[in-house]
Amino acid sequence: MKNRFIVAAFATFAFIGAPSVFAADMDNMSNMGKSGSTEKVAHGVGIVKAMDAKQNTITLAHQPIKELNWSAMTMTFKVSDGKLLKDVKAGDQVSFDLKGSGMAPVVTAIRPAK
Ligand SMILES: [Cu+2]
Repeated sequence: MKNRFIVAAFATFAFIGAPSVFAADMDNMSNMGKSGSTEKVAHGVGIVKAMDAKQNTITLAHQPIKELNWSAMTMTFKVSDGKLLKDVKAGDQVSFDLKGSGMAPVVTAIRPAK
């Protein structure tokens, strides 16, 4: 059990150092603010469960996201821009980008998935 955790932690750490970090969206420069150099982008797919335009949140039943070592779950994310919520509705199958580290990354893009 302990070994599995160490392997998972190492895999996460290795990903943080991967070159894909540098592909982060340049149009989100204004949101960079206080974040450090560990910021990364992860990609997920899932189904829209709910949205809250006032809070700028979206609830997604997402499939496993290996970049974050997450298993499948339903969770609520902040979105970087309320406009992202206008093109989707509950029940839609979507793919999405997540930016940030830790347990509360922000959704920065949402696309319909086929
Ligand atoms: Cu999750």
